Amino acid sequence: MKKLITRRALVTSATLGAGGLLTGCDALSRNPAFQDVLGLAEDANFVVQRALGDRMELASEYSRADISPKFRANGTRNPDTIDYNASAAQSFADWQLRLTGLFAKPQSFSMASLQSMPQRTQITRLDCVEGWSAIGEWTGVPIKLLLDLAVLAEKANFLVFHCADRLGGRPYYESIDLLDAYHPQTIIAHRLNGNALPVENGAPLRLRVERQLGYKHAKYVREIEAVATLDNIGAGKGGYWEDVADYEWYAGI
Ligand SMILES: Nc1nc2c(c(=O)[nH]1)N[C@H]1C(S)=C(S)[C@@H](COP(=O)(O)O)O[C@H]1N2
Ligand SMILES: [Mo]
Repeated sequence: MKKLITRRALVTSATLGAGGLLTGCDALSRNPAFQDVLGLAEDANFVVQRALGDRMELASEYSRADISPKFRANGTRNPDTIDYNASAAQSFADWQLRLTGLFAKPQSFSMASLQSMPQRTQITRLDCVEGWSAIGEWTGVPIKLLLDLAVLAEKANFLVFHCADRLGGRPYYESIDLLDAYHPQTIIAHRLNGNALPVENGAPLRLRVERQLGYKHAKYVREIEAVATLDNIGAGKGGYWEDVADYEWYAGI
């Protein structure tokens, strides 16, 4: 978890994601009255930690009784490319999840290897900006395990999720910072409500990043790229909807 408290990671996430949070904290931590109150004259790091604390809180989890009878689909419902269809025809047995970019040991994971790793199951709600939500039970591998296996490099600040589908001619992609990457509920899911993920909900692998809105939950994930900056990905705003419609990069809920 050392990653979480590096200053660079905090600065990056605060600048890009949390709306100048760190700036606010720095100002506050230099305020003499505030220092007296907390008695931590020089420990600005503690203040930053407290302020970022709520980003590490867990999203609400629900009971089986709350599960939506039908989990609605949105955006791409089937990538429908030659490669995707060929893989779907064999129930995605040949699907590989590639970890690329800033890793000491970049590598690919087969579906079988992902399924043999420790899993997390969580019943959570997806909120779409279009004004609907749905509750489902997701099972998958915590992203943290994959980052540890591939040994995330010090220089990495973000993970980019590259998807198999295109919308309006552009590839769908999304990105998160390392706070969300290491969050215990951030998983690469392969099951929904106890069954293999349906095609319309992102088969065979989709991101669940529970503290954020629906469009961040990339479906049809085939590559996770670790990068220092998002500038050179897509149009540089960190995601498909961020690029085409100026959606917020940090879509916290
Ligand atoms: N690859 C990909 N991921 C995607 C989308 C998409 O079109 N393509 N749509 C997003 C949006 S806007 C939402 S609300 C959710 C919907 O997930 P669902 O189809 O499982 O309901 O997926 C998100 N992830
Ligand atoms: Mo959405």
